[in-house]
Amino acid sequence: MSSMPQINRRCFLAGVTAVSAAALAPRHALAQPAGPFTLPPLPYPYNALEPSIDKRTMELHHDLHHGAAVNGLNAAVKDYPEVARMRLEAMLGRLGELPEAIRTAVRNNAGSHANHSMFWVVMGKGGGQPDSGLKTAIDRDFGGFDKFQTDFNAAAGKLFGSGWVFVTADIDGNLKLVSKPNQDTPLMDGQRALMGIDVWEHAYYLNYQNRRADYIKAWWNVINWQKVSERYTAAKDGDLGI
Ligand code: MN3
Repeated sequence: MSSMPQINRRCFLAGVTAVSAAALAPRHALAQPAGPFTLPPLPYPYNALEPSIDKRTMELHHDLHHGAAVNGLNAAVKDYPEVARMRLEAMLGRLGELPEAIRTAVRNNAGSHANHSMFWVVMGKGGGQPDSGLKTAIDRDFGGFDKFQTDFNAAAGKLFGSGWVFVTADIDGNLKLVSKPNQDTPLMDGQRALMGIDVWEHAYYLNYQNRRADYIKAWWNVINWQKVSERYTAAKDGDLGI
């Protein structure tokens, strides 16, 4: 996406609500612009993650599941312009201040939109390795990469029902494992998700059926560490939106 629409939107917002637009204006491309919300295109072909994640699962997951969340979010905020104007991470971080009539719909749909937008970009072909800054943080906060993987896989394996397991990164660069049910997100706690895995059955059932552990194991093959490292830098700079 070109940066022009965002700049135009920012100028427009600045004219309407100078203070809040300035306070919430994204400084980084990873920040999420305010609504109306759109389904971000998958940053690679649907079959790019095969054999770890099959093409049909990606088509359904991105176009239908994530697409439905975007539509649901826009429908929920349609009659609430003050909410529709908020950036996604602000909306989720201030759920308790939103009108009660739309709070649950925003929680589920904005949460899903944020989680899936993150999910697509931390995956990709090629894998690679975390850069030295992120590698050092993983060693420090998890006791090494192997222990990190073991703990992450255990959390993702034992999450009951539907949900996500995230690695959060704070502004000091500290990493943590965080599990959330449904479409909840660390953004609701004012935290930032560096990376995370979707363990809803729709994320793996076509190919893996009930073998969630096999899906989790395969997922490590398609992590885009360059992108995760970029997100880590952004998190430390306070520039990571969703
Ligand atoms: Mn999903």
